[in-house]
This record gives sequence, C-alpha cells and structure tokens, in this order.
Amino acid sequence: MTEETIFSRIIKGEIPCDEVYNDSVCLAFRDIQPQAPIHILVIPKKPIESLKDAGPEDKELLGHLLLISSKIASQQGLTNWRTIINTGEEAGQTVFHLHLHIIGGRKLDWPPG
Ligand code: DGP
Repeated sequence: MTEETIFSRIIKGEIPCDEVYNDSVCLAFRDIQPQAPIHILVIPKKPIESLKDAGPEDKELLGHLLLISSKIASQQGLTNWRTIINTGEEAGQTVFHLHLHIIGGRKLDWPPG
C-alpha cells in the first residue's frame, strides 16, 4: 500500500492548501516554497508515488493532468511556463505522491540545475 504523504493529507482536507483547481481526478494548489512568481502543483487524487509507478491503466489520468496543467497555466495568465515532474530523490523529488510543477512568471534558465 502507498504510504501517506503530505499530499494525500491535503487531498483529504487534513492540511490546508491554496487551491486553484479541483475535479474528480486531480487537485491543484500553490507550492508552499515557490520557485517563481507562479508555482502550482497538480496532483492526481489517485496515490501514485512517482511517474515510474504509473502504468498503462493511468494513461487517461496522465493525459488529464497534462491538459489541466496547461489550462491552469493559461488561466493564470501564463503564455510561457515550464511543466516539471521530478522522479526520484536524485532528480529532486521530495514528496512521493506524483505531482506536476507549473512554474512561470519569470525567465527560466536552461539547463536546470
Ligand atoms: P518535489 O521536490 O518535486 O517533490 O516537489 C514537492 C513540492 O511540494 C516542493 O516544491 C514543496 C511543496 N510542498 C511540500 N509540502 C507542501 C505543503 O504542505 N503544501 C504545499 N502547498 N506545498 C508543499
């Protein structure tokens, strides 16, 4: 069974968040440690630890997350932004509940650190 994370507690309403979008499949809220003027996390309500743990049965869910993240970015007034999924500790993943970062509102350098 997937371990409880801070994000599963946010989904359950046990921890507050600055919500920007909510539907039956996913929840989006502002990151508590923003790395840019706009930094939003989009998380599935289904507890998947990492992108590597998603399977073919999650195809529709993953597509939904991407399309919703684009919709949210546009609603936030962004025309340029970055969508990031950190997978694994060495890639910077700290919360083991799949999440997409939407980062924008400033010039973003490449490559990332
Ligand atoms: P990652 O490093 O890719 O696992 O991203 C996890 C992000 O989650 C990180 O940018 C900080 C954010 N975060 C951690 N705890 C909380 C929380 O309780 N509330 C909110 N809104 N964001 C959180």
